[in-house]
Amino acid sequence: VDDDTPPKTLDSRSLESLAKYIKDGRAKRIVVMTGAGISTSAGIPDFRSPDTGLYANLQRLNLPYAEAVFDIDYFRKNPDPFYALAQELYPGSYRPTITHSFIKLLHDKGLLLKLFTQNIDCLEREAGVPDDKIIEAHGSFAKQSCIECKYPYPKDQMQQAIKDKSVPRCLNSECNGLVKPEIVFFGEQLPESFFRNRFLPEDSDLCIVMGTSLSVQPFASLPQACGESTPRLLINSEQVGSLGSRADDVLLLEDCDAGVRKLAEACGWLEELENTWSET
Ligand code: CNA
Repeated sequence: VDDDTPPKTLDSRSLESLAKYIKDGRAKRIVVMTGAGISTSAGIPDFRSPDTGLYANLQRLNLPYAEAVFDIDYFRKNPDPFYALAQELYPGSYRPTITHSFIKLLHDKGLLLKLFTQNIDCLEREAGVPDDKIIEAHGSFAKQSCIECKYPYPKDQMQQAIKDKSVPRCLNSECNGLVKPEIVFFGEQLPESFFRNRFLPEDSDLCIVMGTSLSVQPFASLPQACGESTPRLLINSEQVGSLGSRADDVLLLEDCDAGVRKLAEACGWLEELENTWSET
């Protein structure tokens, strides 16, 4: 649409109208979709930002192409680069951002239908969003298992392996397959919970997309599942996917933390948000 097409649901395509929609109690089933950009201010690099992203900084791992570090066929042949990187990405040393706390605040207010995240850093949980509200579409470091027979592997041994940058092997002695955290690699199936919930956005009355380039399918198609007249808000440094193509899309093309602060302020929630964050 061009910018003159009148919105169907909002008064106008602006943050103020969106905040009014929320304050009027019309957004009670909010679906949030996130990616690595909501964790960069916590100190975790994303994949695709030029200069600072992981893909721009992988020369030291001698990969044939950047994505190979998360490719299951490559991992089978050479798991070392992944284990070198896993040490940096492993949860435990990062604090959730105010953007994570904003999602927690939506939950506290009873407005969060579901959070779909591509992140594997577990910061949503650390911010206090309950497990049953989170779909970790690309898995997480929370569990680990053998890539061949799926035999589970103990967490403490995985932590040690990651610390030592050593590659753990299946504890089922007949197998001896490679073990990896249950994060979804290219070439692997997404968790069943993703497929079970992928049409949930149809039932939402507001969609908020933050910190993702929307370049990985099938996650990238989630915003399209929202109803045509459901407002969709994008908070991201750049325009992504089809966000902006519908009359009720609102774009905040800026830093996530700055964007959620503006939205919270427009809703009259800024102080509450800052308090929620400082308690994390
Ligand atoms: P991506 O492709 O790297 O895209 C990140 C997007 O966020 C880009 O559009 C950036 O412009 C934008 N961005 C970065 N920083 C900010 C910021 N501070 N404010 C606003 N926008 C910002 O990452 P995606 O998540 O889209 O790609 C999917 C991959 C990345 C998933 O499979 C993840 O598992 C994987 N990943 C996750 C993490 C993590 O868990 N924190 C880190 C790195 C990669």
